[in-house]
Amino acid sequence: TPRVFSGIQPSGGLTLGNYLGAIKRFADMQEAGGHQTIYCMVDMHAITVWQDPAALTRNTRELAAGYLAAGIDPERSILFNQSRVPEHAQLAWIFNCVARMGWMGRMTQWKDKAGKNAENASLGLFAYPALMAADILVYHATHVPVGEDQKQHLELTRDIAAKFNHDYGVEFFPMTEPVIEGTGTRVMSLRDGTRKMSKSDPSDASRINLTDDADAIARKIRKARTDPDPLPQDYKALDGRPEARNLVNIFAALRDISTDAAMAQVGGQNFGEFKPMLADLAVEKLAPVSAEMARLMNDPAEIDRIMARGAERAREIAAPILAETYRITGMIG
Ligand code: AQP
Repeated sequence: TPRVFSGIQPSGGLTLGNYLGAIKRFADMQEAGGHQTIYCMVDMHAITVWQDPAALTRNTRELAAGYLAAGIDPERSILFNQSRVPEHAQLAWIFNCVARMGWMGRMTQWKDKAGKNAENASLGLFAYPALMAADILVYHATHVPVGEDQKQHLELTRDIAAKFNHDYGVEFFPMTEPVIEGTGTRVMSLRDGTRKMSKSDPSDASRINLTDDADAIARKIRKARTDPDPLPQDYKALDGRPEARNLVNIFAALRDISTDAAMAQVGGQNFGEFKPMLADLAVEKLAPVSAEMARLMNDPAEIDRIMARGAERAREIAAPILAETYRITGMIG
């Protein structure tokens, strides 16, 4: 059966981008059925940049609560914390030896995050995509729902799988398909429509956090950067208006409708009408999720129990695939 895998870093609070581009779609894929769904808190990816230990623990539990609150069912899906399934790190080492320095150096996320100070970036940040390939391939996952920003890393995952298969003369690792569908896969900053909404953006006004209350959500949307023109009738006419297009995309993703259907509803409106309506919609959709997250966070022991059980189930799949990888590479004992 097709197998779906994806992960999110517990590197801060969840944003509307993570919700629309990832978690909500993960829950939709679970509901669609027809495949096994495996979702993960990728704490080993998070520590590629400094994480305060207490904050990492809290963020990991909060992310687990976010998954659960958005509808991930730990019985129907496997939900766990990456570091507790050591097969990820073990396979990542082999992939470190398959991937090439040049491939890694071309990754835009590496270039963005290491910036001009690459000498001082961690080795883990450079190797990040090899660990990501291991996360996916240690389950022989066939489909990976992600946001647009992860497309390049998914291509690298295929390159690593292909090179491993070629070097060892096997057809072992599958060619994974990225699933980048819908209007929520590229949620942009509320302050700058050309930058993605990110949990690590220094400006809190640039993003909606899943933990924001109704007032904060409404204020951020009201203050979101826009241009003076009303919304056009036609989605294509939003070309060159990144901020306006972003708000329309958010509207469509929250409503679960196409961008054309969204334009039929909001085309011609000015922002004085559109923004308060969008704010109400965002509050209506996010408030139940954040309330449920808060409720779950009252019982951290229960969250830990769910994660531990998920790790056990994940290992049942990962261990034999790692064992076969060791056999193929000639590692004995
Ligand atoms: N703005 C976004 N729009 C759509 N999807 C997004 N994702 C992240 N931001 C957006 C998707 O969320 C998943 C998990 O991302 P992540 O937290 O593991 O890493 P990230 O992409 O690096 O997220 P951030 O928020 O930008 O965190 P920092 O600032 O710590 O790097 C992925 O599927 C991603 O595509």
